[in-house]
Amino acid sequence: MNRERGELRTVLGSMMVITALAFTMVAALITPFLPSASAANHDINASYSAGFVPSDITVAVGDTVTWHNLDSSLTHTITSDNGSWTELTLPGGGTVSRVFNVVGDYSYHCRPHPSMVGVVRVLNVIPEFPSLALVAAGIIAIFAGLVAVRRRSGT
Ligand SMILES: [Cu+2]
Repeated sequence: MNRERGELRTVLGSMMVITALAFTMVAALITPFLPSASAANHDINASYSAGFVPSDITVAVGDTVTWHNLDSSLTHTITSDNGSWTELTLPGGGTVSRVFNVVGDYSYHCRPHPSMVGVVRVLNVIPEFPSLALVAAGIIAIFAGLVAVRRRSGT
């Protein structure tokens, strides 16, 4: 009955589909480049001169932290400030690792060298969820746009 109105609706519907398509493609494209939900390793260098580097790191639950002793003849320790884990020994030139399975901030120090301090912040993140939700929202928007276009051609 109202041709102009119908055409406007088709144009708006098409724009909606194109916008949603672009949106969905971008979300789908960036998804593989976001941090993986699989466990990662994080390296920290330890030396008497520089301390723990980085001294403050944020990791995901289940990630492993590996300390590398840059001093060949000094033994360091990874000692929890509040005693919440068994002290790790970091032999001269060696490495030691710990998996962090519980959310929280883990402050630690080197027992023989109290100037060496650090913290591991463990977050419960599900990094893939937001982009998957964006893709889902995009697909829904595409269908909504297609329905709007189809309604017009059906009348
Ligand atoms: Cu030390």
